[in-house]
Amino acid sequence: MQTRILAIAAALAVGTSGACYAGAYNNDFSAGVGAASLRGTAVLDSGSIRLTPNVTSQQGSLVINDLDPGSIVQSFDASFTLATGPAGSTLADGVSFSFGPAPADTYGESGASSGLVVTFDLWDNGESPTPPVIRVLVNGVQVAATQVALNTGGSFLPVTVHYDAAGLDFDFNSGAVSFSNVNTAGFAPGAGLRFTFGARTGDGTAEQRIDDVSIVTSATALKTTPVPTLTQWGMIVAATLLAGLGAHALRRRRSPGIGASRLG
Ligand SMILES: [Ca+2]
Ligand SMILES: [Ca+2]
Repeated sequence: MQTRILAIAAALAVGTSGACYAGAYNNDFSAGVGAASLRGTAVLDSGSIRLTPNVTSQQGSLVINDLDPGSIVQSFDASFTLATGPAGSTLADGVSFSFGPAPADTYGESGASSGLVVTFDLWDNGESPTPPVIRVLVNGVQVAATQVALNTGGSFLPVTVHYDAAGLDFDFNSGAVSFSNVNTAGFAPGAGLRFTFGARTGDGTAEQRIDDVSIVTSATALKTTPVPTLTQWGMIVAATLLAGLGAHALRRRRSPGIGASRLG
C-alpha cells in the first residue's frame, strides 16, 4: 500500500522540464512588422524600421512578441543591420538591442534596465570609454565596451549577437568590433523576456534605422508540477485511508499478547 501511495505521488510530481522549443522572428520589413509592435516615434518606412527621425527629443522602439511563451530561452542567435546618419553630423543619442523585460512604452539607447543589452552609444553622457562606443550591459552593468565610429552615413551595417551558457558573442560590421564569450553570469533567463530595439534623440539628433532582423531561440519549458484533479485527490485520500486501516489491522494481528495479558 505504501508503495502504491508513493507511485501516485511520484506520478503527480512529474514535471514537464526538458522539452525543447525554438522561436523565430525574421523580417526584412518589406511587408509589415509581423509579430511585433512599433512604439513611440518608430515607423515602418521604405522597407526598414526608422526608430527615430533626425529630430530632437524622439524615442522609438520595435518590441518583438514573446517568441517562447511560458519557456525559458537557453540560447539565441540574432542578426540585424543598423543605419545611422546623416553623414558628417555629430549624432545623438543611439540605439539599443535588448533581451529583457518588455518596456512599458519605449526604450532608448540604454535599453532594458535588466537582462542583456547591446547599446550603440553615439553621445557622450559621461560613459567610459567615451562614445561613440558599443557597450554590452548585463542587468545595467557594463561588461564589455569598445569605441568605434558609429555614423554609418545612412548605410546599413551588419550586427550579430549570439547568447548561450558560455556568454555572449557579438560582431559589428564584420569585425570592426567583436566580443567573444562575454561573461553574462549576472543574467538568469526567465520566462516572458522580449527582444526589443530602442533608439532616442535628445538635444542632438540622428536618424536611426534597423533592417533585416533575424532571431532564432532555443528554449526549454518551465518546470511545472501539475495540480491533482479531483479524481486524483480522491485516489490519494482513499489510498491513505486504506493504508492506515491496513497498518492498524496488521498491528492488531501481530500483538495478541496485549489483550491476553490483561485477561490473564
Ligand atoms: Ca528591408
Ligand atoms: Ca550616451
